[in-house]
Amino acid sequence: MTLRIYGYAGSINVRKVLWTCAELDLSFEREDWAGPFRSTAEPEFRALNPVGMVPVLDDEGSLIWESNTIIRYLAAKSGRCDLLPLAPLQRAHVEKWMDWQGSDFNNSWRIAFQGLVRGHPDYQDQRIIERAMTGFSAMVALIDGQLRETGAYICGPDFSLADIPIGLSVHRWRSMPIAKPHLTHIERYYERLCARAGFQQYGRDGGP
Ligand SMILES: N[C@@H](CCC(=O)N[C@@H](CS)C(=O)NCC(=O)O)C(=O)O
Repeated sequence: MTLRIYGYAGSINVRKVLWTCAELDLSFEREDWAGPFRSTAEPEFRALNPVGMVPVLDDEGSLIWESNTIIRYLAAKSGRCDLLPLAPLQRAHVEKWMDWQGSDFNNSWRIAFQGLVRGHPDYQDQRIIERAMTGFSAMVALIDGQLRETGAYICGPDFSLADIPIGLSVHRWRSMPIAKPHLTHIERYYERLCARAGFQQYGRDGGP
């Protein structure tokens, strides 16, 4: 049975799942929810995810929410230990970047993104936006340092599942309409990601 994904394609968290499906060669159907589409406050959606967030995955009637949990599930189910290692230590190295992205890194841009990109009226204080961008850029600089060490991807020479959330966040940072430092290793990383079909299709601000 085809996987069903609930959530609009412009959402960075939905795009994690779409890009992962492309990496794993999984077909899916998708329904638009949240953002400019149907509200996740609707009882129909709350029955899928009580916390009211997209994405939600329906795999043959089993419902899974939380984007990083969904992509871990899909990689594990597909037996892709090249993306999500079985060995506990190697796996922890992949998961630590995913967890950090989902918690600290993801939250660092929220105010700046809402203010500068979404034009949200509650986030128009320029000093607060600039402070948020400084925090966001500091975290991207930290990733630049990690990429200098690994020479290629966030966990080492090979692409891993962690590059999906981290890569999407790097794309978000690059596309923020505000002055940013030039970070050499980030730029090389971005070029590597752009060579991947899944990133071309879903990584850069949505897709079908
Ligand atoms: N921790 C959640 C965060 C999901 C999240 O923030 N989703 C946003 C879209 S990116 C959402 O559903 N917002 C509710 C809305 O737009 O109504 C995850 O990683 O799945």
